[in-house]
Amino acid sequence: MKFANDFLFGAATAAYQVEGAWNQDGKGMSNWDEFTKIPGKTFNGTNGDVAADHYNRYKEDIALMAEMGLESYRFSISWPRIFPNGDDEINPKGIEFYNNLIDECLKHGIVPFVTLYHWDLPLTLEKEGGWLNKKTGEAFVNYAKTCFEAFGDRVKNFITFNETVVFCGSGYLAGAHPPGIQNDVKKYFQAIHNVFYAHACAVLEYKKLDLFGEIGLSNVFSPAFPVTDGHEDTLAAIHANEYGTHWFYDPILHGKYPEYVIKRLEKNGYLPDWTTGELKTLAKAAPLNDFMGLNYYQPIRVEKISGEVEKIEITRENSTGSPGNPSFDGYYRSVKMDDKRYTKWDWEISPEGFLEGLEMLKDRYGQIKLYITENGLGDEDPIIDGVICDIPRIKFIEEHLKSVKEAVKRGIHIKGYYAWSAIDLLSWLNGYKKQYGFIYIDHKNNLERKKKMSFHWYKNIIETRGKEL
Ligand code: BGP
Repeated sequence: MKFANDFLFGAATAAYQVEGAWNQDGKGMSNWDEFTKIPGKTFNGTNGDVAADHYNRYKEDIALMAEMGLESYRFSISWPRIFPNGDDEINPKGIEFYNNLIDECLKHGIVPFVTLYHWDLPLTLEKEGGWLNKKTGEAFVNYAKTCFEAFGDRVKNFITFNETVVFCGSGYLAGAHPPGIQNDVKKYFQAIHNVFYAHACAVLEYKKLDLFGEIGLSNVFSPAFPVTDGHEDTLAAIHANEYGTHWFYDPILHGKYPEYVIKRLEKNGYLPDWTTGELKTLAKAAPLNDFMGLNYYQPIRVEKISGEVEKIEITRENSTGSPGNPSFDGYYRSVKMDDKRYTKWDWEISPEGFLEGLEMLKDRYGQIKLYITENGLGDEDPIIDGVICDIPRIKFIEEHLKSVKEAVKRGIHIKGYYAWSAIDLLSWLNGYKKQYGFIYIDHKNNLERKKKMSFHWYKNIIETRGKEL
């Protein structure tokens, strides 16, 4: 079987991780520009000041993507490049850059797939309370509308937010992302709701403009599975899916939050402050959502915790996605299993979990249109005789694309696959050490670009529409 001609083979990046040019051409400071300069907050003090310098070298990068045969490029817009202070004056140079980037994609026949918020919040807004302040949501809608009006004639796919669970979880529970707050469950749920309300408002604004494009949101997709088929662990998986998946997908696709979680939040005093009007807006926007983006890296294996929860000190290291931590409410813990495969960063490699998870989504949400907006392997790629031998990445993507193929065969409505990442870039918590790209960036040699083995492999997959998988 081949993938259909309208299935998009793509790859993704995000502004802060790839652009650099942090203070060039009138860009304002973002929360990340500040956070990464605080000693001890990032891996070896790395930051995105220069990153891959994509801002200045986008033409070269897009040409390489075109050579790879990429059909679509998912990138994010840096909000503080468009609105340096978050909300008032527009920076024309910011608009110009994204116009150029979009036009360059189109020149090469690459479909631009645009994320509006991939975590770099204008610093002024962060200082005024960030996602806890409802004004940030209003500013977001204004920024989103500005982007729809400026780019919506050529961009036909907009993602409002990337991975709400990650930036809110890391920002308000683990303290590993800005604003660096730890263990504040109430704030965590409040921030999530404010984001989802902003998403719903942005969807309604987009639809008013009649731009004949599509809008959605990208969520992490980490289906939870019990470590044993015992009753307790099964309950743990149900609980983990309610909090980790349904809480994030239901408000977008069903227009309301799941009762299971609401009841518990009410009991513990964690229910967000929301108004009836906001909840109605979620319900109104849900049917207008055109697609859901899934970022899949790994499933989560869970076991129920009985008795006292062990207290673990939250550090940057133990919040980088490896198993072994209890859930914030002490109900379950994630487990590293002997019979599973793991990456160097202890992320489970499970194309089977991907497929099973997709079936779970279909059962709950029906035939929604899906894009796999991220999937890939973080690794340290060996260079042998000048060749960047990222064979484990090829294997990883091949296995996951096979799952996508099988899912499509079973009638799951997946319309595209975006590998993370198009080129090597900054890993939020692992600096430049953890590589994901098809294109290597030589940090010792003026950021020179080199094609990895996976570059050639992906090119062939695209050309043959996955027939050989
Ligand atoms: C996702 C983010 C990406 C990217 C990826 C890999 O959660 O959307 O921006 O960073 O994870 O993560 P990491 O770099 O931590 O390995």
